[in-house]
Amino acid sequence: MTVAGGIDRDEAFQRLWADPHRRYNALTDEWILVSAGRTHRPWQGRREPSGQEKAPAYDPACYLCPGNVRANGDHNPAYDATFVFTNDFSALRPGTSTERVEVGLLRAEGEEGACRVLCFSPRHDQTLARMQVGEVRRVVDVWAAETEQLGTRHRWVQVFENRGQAMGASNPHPHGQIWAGSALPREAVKEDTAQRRYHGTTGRRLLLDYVAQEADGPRVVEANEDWLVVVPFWAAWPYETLLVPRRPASRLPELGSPARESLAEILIRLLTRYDNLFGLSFPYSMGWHQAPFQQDDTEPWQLHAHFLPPLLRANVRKFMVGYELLAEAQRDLTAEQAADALRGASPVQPGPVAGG
Ligand code: H2U
Ligand code: ZN
Repeated sequence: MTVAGGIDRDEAFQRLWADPHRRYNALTDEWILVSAGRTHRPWQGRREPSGQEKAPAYDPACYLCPGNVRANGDHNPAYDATFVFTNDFSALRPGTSTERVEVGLLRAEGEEGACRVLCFSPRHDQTLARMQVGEVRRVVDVWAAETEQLGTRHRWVQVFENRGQAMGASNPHPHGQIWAGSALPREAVKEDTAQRRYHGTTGRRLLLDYVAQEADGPRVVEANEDWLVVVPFWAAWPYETLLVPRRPASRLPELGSPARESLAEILIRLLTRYDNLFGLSFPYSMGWHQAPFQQDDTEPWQLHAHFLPPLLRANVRKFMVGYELLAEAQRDLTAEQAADALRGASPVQPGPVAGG
């Protein structure tokens, strides 16, 4: 295996970096195009709102705040930490038939599942980045508990958060979602295949080898004893990051108490760096990938989280459009440049918590 940082000192790779080149995503078996130096091209297109409007600690019109009425008429309890409920507009529902039909090239199957919404905090004006370690730790515990519970009945448990209007979040109240379903979705299939293939030939976990190769390298953004955050070598979104436990763990419920605590710490630091990068509440989609359930061999799988923020500059988002939709993903700054910028942004909140 290549030594840590090896590729970055390799002369052939250094020549590649300055010009358009493609990088291989070992986790999904896909290639992406890197065209460094295009970030300064003139932009007269859409500008994203800064998302800096100050929210109140409690919003009587919010369907996620404690005590308020939801769209289905239910009253939220007066919760004081986290709160989980079944999505009133669930995209997947328990008891759906999983029957398959196939006629010629046309194939379909029923998809059974469950969708939950998780409020991270009773405070309408909070974000994970601004919450206390103990509060985020409770979110981690809920992610793990929901995974465990939904995994008894569903094959794939997708924990995620859409943060900010730019990512389609319907409400600023800090919340995430959990969708669990009977099938392996597209991204899961790609990662399952790649990790199994790698484990089959090496006997090791792909992402643990990746962590060993990247630790101390130029793509590291954050690290502690249990976790590593890198802008992956193959990142597609401008400031995409990958968070991986440094020791074997296939799913969230396997994490012990110290790893959950240090996860809460590193999450806050990472998300704060994002906020401080452009001085705004950074929009993103994040989510966990963990070993599928109802399959015996979890050994090839290493738990990890993807952070996929859309912004390229403060008010300009990266559009994954023509070439990206029709050919392959393309990025305008190198993963190393993105990691450098994130390392340059403070991991500490600038001032007292708003409304606190
Ligand atoms: P997003 O902000 O990521 O869309 O998540 C909010 C979810 O909350 C969304 O999936 C659900 C929506 O269906 N929701 C309810 O379940 N009840 C409500 O009263 C409004 C929103
Ligand atoms: Zn609210």
